[in-house]
Order: sequence, then structure tokens, then C-alpha cells
Amino acid sequence: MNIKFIKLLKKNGVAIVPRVLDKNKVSLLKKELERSIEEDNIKYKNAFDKGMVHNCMLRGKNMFALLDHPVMNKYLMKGFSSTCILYAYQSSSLPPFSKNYGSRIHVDSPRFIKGYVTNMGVFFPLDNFTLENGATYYLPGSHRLSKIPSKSFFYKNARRLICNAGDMILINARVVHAAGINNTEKTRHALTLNFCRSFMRQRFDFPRLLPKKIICKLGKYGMQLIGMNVRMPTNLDEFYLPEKERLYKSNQG
Ligand SMILES: O=C(O)CCC(=O)C(=O)O
Repeated sequence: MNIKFIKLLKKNGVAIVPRVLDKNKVSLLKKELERSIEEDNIKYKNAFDKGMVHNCMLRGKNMFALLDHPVMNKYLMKGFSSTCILYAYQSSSLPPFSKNYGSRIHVDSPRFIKGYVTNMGVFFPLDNFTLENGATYYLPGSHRLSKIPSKSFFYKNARRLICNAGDMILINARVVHAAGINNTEKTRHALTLNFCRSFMRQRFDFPRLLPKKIICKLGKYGMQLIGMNVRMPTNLDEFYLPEKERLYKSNQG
């Protein structure tokens, strides 16, 4: 882990860690994502966020395995919180000559608490992010703002997340950003994960959503991120479980 990226993340709200996923991994992830998009286009064809796949860990074994990625987890634990959990695991694809739901100027966490980070984003570009295919616009340092600035201020001062497929983007969820417009003939894909503090609610109840036979394949990081250390007992028998089986483990922040 390079501490320089943690410093950049604190200062600008954004850092790009190069070469986290190799070419082969990127291509496997892209295949799984493309297949999921095709399936969702049939099943959820009128979704407001069409083209964004939710709960990607359930849509392919490589997308599942990403939850245990050591580099991502080391940066998360150091740059955010050692007890963080997954808030959402989705994707953002920009079809040819088009934009998507992420192209509005937005932040990925509605809460602003001065000097405190509630959520951290991790984007994995599965295609190079270029000016032509819609590299994300972002406003450096905007995680310190309580309100989203005007459209004209945003586009005048925004920079672009130009990077390569396989890099990893760390983005404070309060950073004001917007996907660009893809002006090429090829879809631009990315996986977009969002993490929150251990005591916050996840977008879905992941410990119940994921089948037990899948959860047991997760490693130590994946278990934590899914929320297995912070499950609520539903009765006293569960509350009094022995230490090892406890649903809400101690020292979770
Ligand atoms: O696709 C992108 O470039 C940005 C995605 C985004 O804005 C988001 O996931 O919040």
C-alpha cells in the first residue's frame, strides 16, 4: 500500500491507485457484467437506473471474489475505517453515444458531517476512462462542501478521472461528481462499490440476501464487508450465543 494515495484521498477526496487488477481479471469481470446487463435489460427493462447492475457479487464468481481483494481492503481499512461494511455493490456502464443515471451532478452519500467520512466509494474501471468515452467529472476537495454547487461552477472547475482499466479509484462519497458522456461506439464499463461505517444500514440486507452456501466461501474481509460481524440478534438465545458465534461481534467501531 502506498501512503501517498491515502494523503491524496484526504486532500482531494479522490485517488487513483494504478494497476490493481490485471488484464485477464478485467476481461473476466467485464464478461460477467455484460451478461448481467443483458439479463437485467429483459427482467428490469423499465428501471430508472437502467444499465446499472445491483448486487454484483451475486452475478458472477469474479465479481463475488472482488469483495476479498486484499489491495482494495487494505486501502479501505487505512483510508476509511477498519470495521467498514458494504453499502452497495453495483456497476456504471455508459452505452455508445449516451450517458446514464450517474451522469447527473451528485454525491454518493446524502449525509454531510463536517470532518467525518461516512461512506467511501471504490470504482473499478473495466475500460480505460478517457475524455471521449465519458471519464467521470469530479470536483477536487468537494467532500468538504455541505451543498452541491451550481452546474456552471461544477463544470468550470471539475477535473476528469482519466485512468486505465484495472486501476482502482478511491472516492470519498461526498465528492461531487458526474459520469461524462460516452461519445464513442463502444460501451464504457465500471464496477462501483460504496462502503459505510459498521453501524450504518446497508442498501440491502446482505447477510440475508446472500445464500449461506455462498457466504461461507468469503474470506475474512468479505465476511466483514457483507456485514457478518454486525448482524442483530432477533431474540435472547441469539443474544447469548457464545463469543465465537456472536452475531454482533465486539470492537466493530
Ligand atoms: O460511471 C461513472 O463515471 C460514475 C459513476 C457514478 O457516478 C456513481 O456510481 O456514483
